[in-house]
Amino acid sequence: MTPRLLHRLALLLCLLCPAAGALAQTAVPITITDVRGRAVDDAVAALVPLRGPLRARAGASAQIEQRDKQFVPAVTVVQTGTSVQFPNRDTVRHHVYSFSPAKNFEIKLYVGTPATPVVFDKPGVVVLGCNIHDHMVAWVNVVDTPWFAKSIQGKAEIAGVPTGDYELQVWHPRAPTQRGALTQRVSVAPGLAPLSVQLPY
Ligand SMILES: [Cu+2]
Repeated sequence: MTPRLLHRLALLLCLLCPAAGALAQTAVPITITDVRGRAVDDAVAALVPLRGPLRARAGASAQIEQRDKQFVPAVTVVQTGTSVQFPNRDTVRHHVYSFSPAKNFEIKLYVGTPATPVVFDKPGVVVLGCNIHDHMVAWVNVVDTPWFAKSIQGKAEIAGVPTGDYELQVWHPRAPTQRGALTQRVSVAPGLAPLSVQLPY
């Protein structure tokens, strides 16, 4: 290999690996337990950048099914601006609604998938119900960030978080409003130690 070629190769590698500091991304593992120290499922952890809210890009979507007269999944986290479909996989009709301030809506008695998705355009916790089946309940946590995760057996890992300062919000449906979220300031950088959060309930 000629020196000239080596030089070109080195230049190309430099282009592929820009200044590590600015573009570094960190996986943030979080352990979430309840008041008794037990691992919890379905807690939502979100890192909201302190420099300002981030809306979802146009076209971001999610879905919450109705299956066996249940919402699946029961807990969903989406970035503000995400469109959510509510496909009804049952043969009975459902009537999905929410009275929550972050998204007040209803999809009247229907089967199949409604033509128009629901856009969750404000941050906050949205509680879903069905007008026909009182036991059906689900939660949508709408957050101003693309960096979030839901816990499984007390473990949530938020991947690909850029270096910077964030508010960590941890929420669980046992405290069903956004006010129930625990918050703390976190500076994310490579080498960040795993985080632990104990819910007060
Ligand atoms: Cu129903």
